[in-house]
Amino acid sequence: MASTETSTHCPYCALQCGMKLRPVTDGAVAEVVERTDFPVNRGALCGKGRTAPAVLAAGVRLTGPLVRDAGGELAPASWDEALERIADGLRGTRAEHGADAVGVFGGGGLTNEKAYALGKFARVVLGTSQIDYNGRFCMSSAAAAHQRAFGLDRGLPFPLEDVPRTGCVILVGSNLAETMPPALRYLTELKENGGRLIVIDPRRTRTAEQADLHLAPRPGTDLALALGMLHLVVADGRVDEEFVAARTSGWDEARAGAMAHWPELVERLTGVPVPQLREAVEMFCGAEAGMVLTARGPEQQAKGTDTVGAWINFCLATGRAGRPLSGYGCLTGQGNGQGGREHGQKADQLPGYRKLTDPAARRHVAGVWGVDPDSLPGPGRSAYELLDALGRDVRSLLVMGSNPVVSAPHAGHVEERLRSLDFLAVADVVLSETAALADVVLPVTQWAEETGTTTNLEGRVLLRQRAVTPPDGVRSDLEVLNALAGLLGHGKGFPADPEEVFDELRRASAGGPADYAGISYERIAAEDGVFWPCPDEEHAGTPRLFLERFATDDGRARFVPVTHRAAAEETDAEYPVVLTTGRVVSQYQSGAQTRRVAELNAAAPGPFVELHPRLAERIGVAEGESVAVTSRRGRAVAPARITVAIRQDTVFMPFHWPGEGRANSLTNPALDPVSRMPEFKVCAVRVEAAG
Ligand SMILES: Nc1nc2c(c(=O)[nH]1)N[C@H]1C(S)=C(S)[C@@H](COP(=O)(O)OP(=O)(O)OC[C@H]3O[C@@H](n4cnc5c(=O)[nH]c(N)nc54)[C@H](O)[C@@H]3O)O[C@H]1N2
Ligand SMILES: Nc1nc2c(c(=O)[nH]1)N[C@H]1C(S)=C(S)[C@@H](COP(=O)(O)OP(=O)(O)OC[C@H]3O[C@@H](n4cnc5c(=O)[nH]c(N)nc54)[C@H](O)[C@@H]3O)O[C@H]1N2
Ligand code: SF4
Ligand SMILES: [Mo]
Repeated sequence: MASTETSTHCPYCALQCGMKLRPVTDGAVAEVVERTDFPVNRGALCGKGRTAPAVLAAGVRLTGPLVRDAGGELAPASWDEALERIADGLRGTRAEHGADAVGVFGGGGLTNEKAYALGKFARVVLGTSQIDYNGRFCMSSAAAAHQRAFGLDRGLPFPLEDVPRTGCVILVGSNLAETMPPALRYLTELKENGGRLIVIDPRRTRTAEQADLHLAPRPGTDLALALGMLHLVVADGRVDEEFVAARTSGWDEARAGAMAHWPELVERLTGVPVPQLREAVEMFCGAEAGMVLTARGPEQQAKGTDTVGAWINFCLATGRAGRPLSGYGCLTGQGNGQGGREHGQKADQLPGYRKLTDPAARRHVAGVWGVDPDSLPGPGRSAYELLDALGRDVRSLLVMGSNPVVSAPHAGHVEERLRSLDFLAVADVVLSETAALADVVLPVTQWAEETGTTTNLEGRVLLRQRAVTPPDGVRSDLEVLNALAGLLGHGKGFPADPEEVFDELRRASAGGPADYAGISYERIAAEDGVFWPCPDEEHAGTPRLFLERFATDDGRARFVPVTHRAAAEETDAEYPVVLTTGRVVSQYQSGAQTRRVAELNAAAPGPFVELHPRLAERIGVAEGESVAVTSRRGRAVAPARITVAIRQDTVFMPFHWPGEGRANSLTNPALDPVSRMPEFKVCAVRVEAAG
């Protein structure tokens, strides 16, 4: 192995920080070296990125297939045996119960190539409509709202470098300081440039501490808050009438919706005092340009799509969209959260962000795939609905890139559904809690061990390059799909070489909303990423969207009329406290990867319940003592972390751990009617000393 440094990007979040890897031989597999010339993070990395190679070390990651034996234990097996077991399992289910009884569950951490191949595998080889992925739990509400308003969904319509140059940023339900630490720099620079920062979060997070103004609404009330602010914009005569007339449609209906939300009513619903609402509006409208950025706080609600819609309405009414240094954006989450939703692992989508229900889209993609358009199944169930159908309508499942035993809402129920399957196969790097339930576990390569593209939160398509040699006994997801397709009668169409897959993806996406046709591995490497849409090789890519027109038929952004509604589950005498959930800086998602890194566990050793001193006193717990949190769906126990940084009526739990402290034992799988996003951010609970 040559001891040269290879440029790549972090395996974890959507920032996709640039880094270099230098192979080493003393136990670890590689050393992370700073890479200061990549613009997004300019060398900065968080602890997760710096320690990422530890997950690939022997003894941590899987190094050979496992098959459940006659005694019910997972035992080492050969690749041939493992793959044949999977082919038999999936074939058997299809023969007995039909193609739609076979399900596929993907992940937003998968490269574009894998996401594309997985979607094609489901539709062409398995012939099933039942494919969805964990991104449904992530940005689906923002994606739906983007589509409705702008006719196109890309997380940020501008590069992050624009953020410090705007006048005011409203950050809604994003704890960037913990979830994308190197990006905090953009907010610091904003303030250094004289810009203002408003943070909306029920907790005074490390991010909120940076704000000029922090609004702390009751979880689940963001829609009312946004409408209340729009009300004030109208009442104070701050509507940008010229922009509204020239660039939008539907204002009258949206305006009426906002006018029904009086500041006093909004204060009652959200707990945010009217003077703070006014201050926020004045701060935002007083600046020459402004951005509203949302993350999971307002999005992971059963009304997330309307909530994001309300913030888009706010941007449109104030003329803060479709102009330089202004706009609405969603901070996507997973490493390939953006690309993962563009290339066909979502239940209703075909590559290039095409709709599975659109006959022209079906014809185009079927043409690239060499199949009859009529053979492509229609849209399937959304992620939670798919998990809920396991063991009933869906009898066999292939999981690639997710750990729903920890991360799905109402996880106790999901775990039970997974256990009731006729057959479960999981491809993973490590033995996740979900893999531990499988009949067959396939050990796959990841990140530094393979080449592939991801699309970061800015819509910048990036190239991760293989930097280390994977252990013998481990194969890539593309090799797995290639082999399974072969066993299931499709010897062609599933190349294992990532660049070959990418070139096919380019053709499949050509002419679609997320057009990658002009993007090649060579270009990405030379240009440090290319922004889609990029329809041909002469096209420079599109860092900034909507400056001339929005992607709707008439080029106008669409206001969407929305009104506030309560959370799916409100507090009552029995469950008087609101639970919200989220992340800590040193663990990632279900923790499958980061819980295997000593340095990260030292920093974030386990679950906790964050609560206000008043609430702690009322239930009689001191710092570090066990708190039992009970919802209508389950119970979790974790040590108290007492802080005035949280509202008195709310408790917060991070969701990174399985077992007794699993936050998702409690969460409510109520779904947003448009995006099918579950309500991770609000449910009703009872909290007691667990003594
Ligand atoms: N360290 C770390 N970083 C990560 C991840 C990780 O697991 N760990 N995951 C990555 C992924 S996939 C994602 S999606 C992103 C998520 O990134 P973020 O959205 O920043 O993360 P969360 O902690 O889920 O939620 C953000 C904030 O929303 C607040 N919140 C809770 N309820 C509400 C509400 O009703 N309204 C409002 N306005 N705010 C509310 C929480 O208090 C929390 O501070 O992070 C990415 N980066
Ligand atoms: N309560 C609560 N629950 C939540 C959230 C919340 O805020 N609150 N957030 C939700 C959000 S935004 C998200 S994104 C989900 C994420 O939740 P999960 O989908 O569980 O995410 P990960 O833990 O990243 O799981 C990825 C799995 O795939 C494996 N893996 C990594 N790379 C590869 C690869 O290349 N190939 C294969 N085959 N496997 C790979 C990892 O080892 C890991 O086991 O959680 C959701 N759940
Ligand atoms: S911020 Fe995200 S991409 Fe950057 S090093 Fe940390 S986890 Fe990796
Ligand atoms: Mo996410």
